[in-house]
Amino acid sequence: MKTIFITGATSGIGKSCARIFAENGNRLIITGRRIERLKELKTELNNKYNTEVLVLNFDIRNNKEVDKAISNLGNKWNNIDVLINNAGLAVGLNKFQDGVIDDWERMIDTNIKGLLYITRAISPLMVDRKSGHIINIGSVAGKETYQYGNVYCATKHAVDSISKAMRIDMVEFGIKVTQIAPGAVETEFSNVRFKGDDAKADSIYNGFEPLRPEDIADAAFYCANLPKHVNINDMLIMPTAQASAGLIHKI
Ligand code: NDP
Ligand code: 8X3
Repeated sequence: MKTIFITGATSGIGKSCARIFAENGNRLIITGRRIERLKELKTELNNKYNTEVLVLNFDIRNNKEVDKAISNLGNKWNNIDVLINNAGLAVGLNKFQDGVIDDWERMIDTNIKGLLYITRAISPLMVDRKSGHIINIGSVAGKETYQYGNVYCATKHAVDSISKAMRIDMVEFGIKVTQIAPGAVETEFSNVRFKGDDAKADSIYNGFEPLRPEDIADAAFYCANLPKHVNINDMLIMPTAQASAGLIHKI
């Protein structure tokens, strides 16, 4: 049984990761801002799989909250085997010159700084034990830059680079670092990007079959369960209908 720490488990990819790791006998630390959703997920996983679940409710952008949550884990929970850095978001889809500074700051603070805060707090625990696996959810937006994606793409390029840096700096301690970079996955991602304009969000996924959050969770589960000497560095996963960041074949 492993201890899996998942950021952003209230929705989408993070929630699906929680389900597949629970179904397969692991114990979970699930985090996010929407506490009611975390409690509901804990109850679901307790009832279905008898999973031991610790709920941590904090905003990943607040380093003090992150540090407090992780330093209070205690011996029962601080042997984290797998950290899934999943929490993240896109806000807005504008030409660069029309960009909204507050949107930019939310993306940078969450996707880059939040991921750094969490990993800075957890990685020393892994290094001490000379064991651990960090799985960063990047994006095709971290491999290519698409029209109007500007700052979101920049944050995911940062995740791409930070993943490499983590791997280099922790290789001597046997820490695995994997980036999973998905194309379009139907989650609440576009509802957040379009600030609650659900019709616009739904239209993104019309006319083709997008990835499901379960597809990405399956990949994370696969990566986390390979033999000790095998690591997947990087995995770019696309819907079959999506050839590149900007090209989706719609019918
Ligand atoms: P969702 O919007 O469904 O889920 C995002 C999760 O991130 C939620 O659980 C949310 O929790 C959490 N989160 C966001 N901001 C914060 C914060 N400040 N503090 C703590 N948690 C936060 O989207 P996805 O599941 O699609 O997104 C998950 C990851 O996958 C993101 O990093 C995204 O960039 C990436 N991704 C998504 C793709 C897609 O097409 N959907 C494709 C490629 C990558 P809460 O709001 O409760 O805090
Ligand atoms: C989310 C996928 O293509 O909207 O990272 O950037 S995309």
